Amino acid sequence: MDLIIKNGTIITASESYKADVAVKNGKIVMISENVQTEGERVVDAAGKLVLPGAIDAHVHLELPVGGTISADSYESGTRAAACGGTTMIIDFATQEKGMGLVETVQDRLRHIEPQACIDYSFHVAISDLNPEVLEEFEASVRFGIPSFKLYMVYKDMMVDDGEIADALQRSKETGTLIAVHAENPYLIERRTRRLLAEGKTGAWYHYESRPEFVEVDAVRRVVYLAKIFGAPLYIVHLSSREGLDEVTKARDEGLEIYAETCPHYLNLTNEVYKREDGRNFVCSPSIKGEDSRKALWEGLRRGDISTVATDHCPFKSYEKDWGKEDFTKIPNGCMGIENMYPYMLSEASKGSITFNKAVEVCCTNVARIFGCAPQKGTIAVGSDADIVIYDPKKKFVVSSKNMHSDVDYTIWENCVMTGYPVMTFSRGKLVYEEGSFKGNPGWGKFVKRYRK
Ligand code: DUC
Ligand code: ZN
Ligand code: ZN
Repeated sequence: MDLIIKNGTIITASESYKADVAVKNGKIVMISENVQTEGERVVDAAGKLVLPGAIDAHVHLELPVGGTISADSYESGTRAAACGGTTMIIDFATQEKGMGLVETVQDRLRHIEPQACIDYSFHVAISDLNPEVLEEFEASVRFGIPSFKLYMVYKDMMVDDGEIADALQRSKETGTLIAVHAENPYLIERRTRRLLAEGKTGAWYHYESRPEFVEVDAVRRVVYLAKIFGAPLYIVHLSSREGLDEVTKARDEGLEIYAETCPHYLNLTNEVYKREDGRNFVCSPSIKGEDSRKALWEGLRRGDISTVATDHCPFKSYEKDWGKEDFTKIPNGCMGIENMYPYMLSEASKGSITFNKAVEVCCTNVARIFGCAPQKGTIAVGSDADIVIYDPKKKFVVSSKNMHSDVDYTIWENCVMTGYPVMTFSRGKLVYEEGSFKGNPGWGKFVKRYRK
């Protein structure tokens, strides 16, 4: 065997049990109470948890936006991910107008291939939903990309309700999944114009420009369209109680609607925008009030929120400073790629959710919904050996100094984690150990995904 992990407690979405894990050629080949064979590397995981690596299904690495580019490259982003126990990312390949879907992914593959420290895939973010693109859904499926993102906001990217309807209908025909950024752009635009005219330019007004109802209206509309066309739907970065209520109602009716939320919506409230460094928290959707924060936790526990992902899209301090005098000039996006799994597991250590639930929403559901289960997202014989050894007793205080991304600050500064990953394996290869990155760029592979 290449690797044997002994004496640990294995956690899956449905079970917790003591067993040894044996790994050969990147795959889990044996799980048993006492693995007796020899191993090239033997890890004693007594007192530790043995978890699947997380899959972060929402990241924006090297994303060109607003005259700049998000601060983590494919190398630094995947390095940071590995150090936080994430072993696969699904990034966004943004379609330029006139470009095909597969061509868009192929272009991003050329960028990521030499850099990736962990495995990866893409959703295509569609900006030009013409008939050829709708036709191309099938070719994209054959290429291993069965999920597409539509933005209801952002001038150069946004689609209208007619286009959303077409995409949902086509996704139903092709077994693909439409993911939607749900906010109402017209409400945002008018509110923003009025706020600026009144001289209200601080970071707090970012929240005021896109409060709860801006999301709720869009969620309601897109859920209704999904219902009309009988298509599955994935709502990215859900941030509000009322938005969640819409999802819950639809799920109660039996619709295949999935909601994702992000760690910053679970951990923070809109009070952060009143801070001196409020601009660092500017992302869209905005971070909402305490009532929404609590509701999102309830939604996770109930199962109406299916996944947690980061929307990792950081910008450096000097870029965030562009909006010191005008919140509309702050590049939108926060970091979290190294913090998501430790945070969710820390909340499990503290009893907010079970460890099984943390694995379900960070790993197993993600793999199932996006079509890479059971290769990814669980600890099982035949699955990739993407494994995290987790010490539930280790205390860890987050600081930009102990993070591994290329950003000069973190919105997670001083956050105390109860428990922390001590080792991450990507297909059996050690990529992180006790504070240090051990992997290398170019190791990560493209994971083809299939939803049917
Ligand atoms: N929201 C952000 O804050 N950043 C990137 C894209 C998005 O939708
Ligand atoms: Zn978004
Ligand atoms: Zn995003």
